Amino acid sequence: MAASAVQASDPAIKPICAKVLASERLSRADARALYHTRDIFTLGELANQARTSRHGRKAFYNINRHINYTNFCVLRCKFCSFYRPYPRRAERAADGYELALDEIVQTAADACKQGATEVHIVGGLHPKLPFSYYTDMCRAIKQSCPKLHIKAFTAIEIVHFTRISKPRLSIAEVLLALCEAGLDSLPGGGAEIFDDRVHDETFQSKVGEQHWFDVHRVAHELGIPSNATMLYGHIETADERITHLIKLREHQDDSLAQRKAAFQCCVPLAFIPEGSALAHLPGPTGIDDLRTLAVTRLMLDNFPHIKAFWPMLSPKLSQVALNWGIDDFDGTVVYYDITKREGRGTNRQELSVDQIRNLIREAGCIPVERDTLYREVRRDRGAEPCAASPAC
Ligand code: V47
Repeated sequence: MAASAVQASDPAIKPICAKVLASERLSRADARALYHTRDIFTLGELANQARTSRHGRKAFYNINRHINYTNFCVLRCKFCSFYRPYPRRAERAADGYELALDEIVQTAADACKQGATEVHIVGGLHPKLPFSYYTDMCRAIKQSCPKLHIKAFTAIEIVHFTRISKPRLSIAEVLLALCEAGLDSLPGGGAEIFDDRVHDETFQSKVGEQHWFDVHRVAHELGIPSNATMLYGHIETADERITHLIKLREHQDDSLAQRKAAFQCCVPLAFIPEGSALAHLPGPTGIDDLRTLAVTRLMLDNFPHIKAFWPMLSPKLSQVALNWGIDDFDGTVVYYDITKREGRGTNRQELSVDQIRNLIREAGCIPVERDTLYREVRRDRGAEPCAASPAC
């Protein structure tokens, strides 16, 4: 779709409008100008043009189910309200939990029966569960629901598995073992902000950007698609966000040029302070959310999709964001434990397909059900995906 001229009122972003129109790559200085401009409508329109030139008015969603298998975690990330320390001997676990494998398989099977094409599985770094728990989990889900796509385990969990496997496995060996058991792709979590200062102040005990990129590099070499995230709105500066985006863009250039798979989407995650050690911070405002989503779309010119994760952004802002560079709404979700704002403190966070489609239509977009690999899923509404669909 042809882009049309945009009239900027801020002279600092006029040259950027011309670059976007000509599909030229934006620089760090351009990103700074976009981050600081007061002409937010022009920023939104530029991001909207970039999303429209790739996807027209289509907005993607999927029928999925998030499963968080444990909140026990050896890490103490300050932004996280999800983790619970593993109880010492004779201590009670309070509100810590770990799901048994048959509970997880049952949840996946229920999701499948209700039309889900994907399970998105992540959890804390559990100090006791063996590596076989994770391979058995994938194998049992695939056995019960062979067509369900398993998108599971952040790069941080993958590094944890290299350490708990006996004998110790490399990243490639862990990924191959998980794929052999049924893993299909990796989600983008755990990236946070690629910056040493932010790392040291907010998630020091977690492995840093080197490990995160190693996992995604190896995954892409092996042909495993993955996603990327950026957790924004806590202690990081605009410049640190821009550096994060540029690092993702460079990695994606390399993956597209020389690896078998690449990032499918970037998911900017809006920080939710409630219950975390950073609860005194306000979190991002609506304008900051929209600005960040728009800059993400404009800077990540080599990422096909930019996703609004509605449990963190809210369904309302995610809807508005469909005209600010976003083309993907994530999915029905159903249960989500890591943040609980939309569930008003509970993990029940669900949008029905009709709700998602209505939100998308009202934003002037065309709702398109996709599978995890962004292939369109065609089905008689309310029925199983049809045989013509690659998701079947
Ligand atoms: O890794 C933790 C972040 C991530 C908070 O790949 C928080 O399609 C906001 O990665 N406020 C998990 N964010 C979620 C995630 C994700 C979600 C949806 C889709 C995809 C995808 C990935 O959430 C964690 C961490 O970066 N997080 N605590 C918080 N208080």
